[in-house]
Amino acid sequence: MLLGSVALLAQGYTNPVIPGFHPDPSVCRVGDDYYLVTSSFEYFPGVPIFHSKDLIHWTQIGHCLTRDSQLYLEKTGASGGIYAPTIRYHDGVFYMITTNVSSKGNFLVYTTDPAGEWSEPVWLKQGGIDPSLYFEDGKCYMVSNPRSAIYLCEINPQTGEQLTESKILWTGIGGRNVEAPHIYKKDGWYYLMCAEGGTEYGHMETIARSRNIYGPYDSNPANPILTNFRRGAESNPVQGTGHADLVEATDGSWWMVCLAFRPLDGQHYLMGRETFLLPVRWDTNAWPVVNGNGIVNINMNVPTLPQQPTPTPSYSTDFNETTLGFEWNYLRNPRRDNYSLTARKGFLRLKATTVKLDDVDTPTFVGRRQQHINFVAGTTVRLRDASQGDEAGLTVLMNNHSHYDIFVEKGHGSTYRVVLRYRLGELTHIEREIEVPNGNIYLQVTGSRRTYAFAYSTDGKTYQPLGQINTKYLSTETAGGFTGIYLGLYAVAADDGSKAYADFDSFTYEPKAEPERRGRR
Ligand code: 6LW
Repeated sequence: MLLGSVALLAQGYTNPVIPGFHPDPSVCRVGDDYYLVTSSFEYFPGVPIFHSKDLIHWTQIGHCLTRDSQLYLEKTGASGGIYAPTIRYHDGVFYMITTNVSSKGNFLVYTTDPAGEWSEPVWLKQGGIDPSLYFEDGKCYMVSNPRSAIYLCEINPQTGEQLTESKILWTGIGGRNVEAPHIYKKDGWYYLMCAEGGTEYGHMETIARSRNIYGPYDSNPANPILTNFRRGAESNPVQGTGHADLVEATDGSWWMVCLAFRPLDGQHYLMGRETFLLPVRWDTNAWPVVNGNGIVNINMNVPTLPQQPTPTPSYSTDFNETTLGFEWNYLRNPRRDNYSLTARKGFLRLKATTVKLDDVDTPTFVGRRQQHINFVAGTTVRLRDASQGDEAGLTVLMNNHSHYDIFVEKGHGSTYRVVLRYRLGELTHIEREIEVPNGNIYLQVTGSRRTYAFAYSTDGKTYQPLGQINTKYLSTETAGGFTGIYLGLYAVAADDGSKAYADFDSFTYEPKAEPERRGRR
């Protein structure tokens, strides 16, 4: 009954529609099913894929890149690896095209089952980043941005062979970093939509059109069609809007997905770039108008497709399943032997290795995104067979050189301690160390706009605070890069001879309501 009445209302939704680090969204429709992909950088598996019936409620159904043979990330630096993907559907086949900036550049994979396995990579010659595909009359076109401009060529998507020379189409309206090109055809026009301005505060979306796919393309006099750089959006909690894709819904309405970020404490954002949704109408001159004024808001009081809410996901796990949910990721190509959900039933067992979270390598780490401004996350861990200096715990990680860690460490003899440590660029600092008994230790982090607060417990009931630190040192503005915060479980050995492993009994993550705020951001 409730679902029925919600569906009938079909008005309003909240942005972002996919919160947490989910940048560079691309969307396609098959019947009344929508599929969306986002970029994944040094994380494995790569390119998460989501499904929706209404463009508002998204459920992750898998990843496009699940095998080492598709996704080479060995020694990939922070924010290297997989850049922006595009998803398209043609003649019964899904295609996902992207760039591995740390490997051989542009490639595509394809499948008939987007929730299943995708093909081996088909490598492509045309360079640049943010490749996209457009199919027409038996031809497959690729666009990307080599040499700071948008280029087009024809390709064979099965072999990767480039069939025509790369031809320049457009350089945008003069913004820096013209990128994220997509081609659409509507009413006899080829539209070429791009992002410009870089993925920071000056980010925007621009569009040009031509009667011929090879151009010349004429710029929309109303460009940019999307940007929160506009006057009036100064104190909008959403900034950096751009890198968009368009889709026509079953009912003929048009929609845009784009990325944007939410600055939390001043000009600092933590959750990376997230996926937002906006309505699009076409004006009398056949140009698209995005959400009326090209500005993205959190509260979208607009008519929508009939809404089909999906069950609220459980963000917590007791590790009773034999596989981890799709929200969990490794750093670079994981050494699978170091992870087990079956060695001891109901526990995630992580084998400690000498690879640290700081190393551009493959630490024993598995994490999920922070998706809410306010949350409490926790885990129960027991370190076993440890030698002095071995450690296992919970990390709030932006990248290998910016993370806050709360962990259990083996000390001298039979002692153990719980430690709070910060790693910020060149600085590593131990904030607190407290001796604890050998046994289960409960580790907790509470996130808010301004601080991450850390606490531990030996009984799971009474928590002792260990310290809190400003969020801004982990933010994108400070730590750099294209990714967002992960909450991760990890184990590190002090030296090669260690036999240490850690059993994690559970991982909990609970979003919390935001406390009332006074004044502006
Ligand atoms: C992406 C580029 C961009 O490939 O950032 O915001 C790059 N846009 O289009 C990495 O996400």
